[in-house]
Amino acid sequence: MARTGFMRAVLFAVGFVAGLATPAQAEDATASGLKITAPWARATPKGASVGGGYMKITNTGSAAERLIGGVSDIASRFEIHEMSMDNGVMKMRSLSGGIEIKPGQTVEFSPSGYHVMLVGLNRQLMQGDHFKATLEFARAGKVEVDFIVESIGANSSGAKSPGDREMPGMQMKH
Ligand SMILES: [Cu+2]
Repeated sequence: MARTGFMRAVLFAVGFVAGLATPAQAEDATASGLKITAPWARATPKGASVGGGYMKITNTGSAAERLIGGVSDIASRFEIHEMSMDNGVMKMRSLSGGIEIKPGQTVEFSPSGYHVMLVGLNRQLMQGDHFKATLEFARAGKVEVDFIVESIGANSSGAKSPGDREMPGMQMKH
């Protein structure tokens, strides 16, 4: 019993120190009728021209909202994409009309679903970095967010061990 408690204390201390050593933490952002939770991006391989950004967007207001686009200094284009299965192959398409978020709804962006596609990266995204972006909503207008860069195989912000591999059939079409 005492030993378990001791190990817990050690693990807690290790986790605490690891947390302090992390240069940047995912930060939430709020705006009129919106909450944006833990924006993060995947690290990119050297020379990659595109990167993916993820977050959760909750509509805390009483009217439907729509994410219609955004901008970031790190890429020439900031697009909203969706991954979907097409004949057993993961494909992505650009959602030119953006994404609607109904009142009370949370839309989750993830490596296997909706995502922000940073097209024309002007630098490599390195784990631990972060970068600013401006999201644009139909009602709330511009909302500043800060994306933290997680590992290249991360599935969520703060993931300690990369749990997945790239889908072998994934096709990146831009
Ligand atoms: Cu994409």
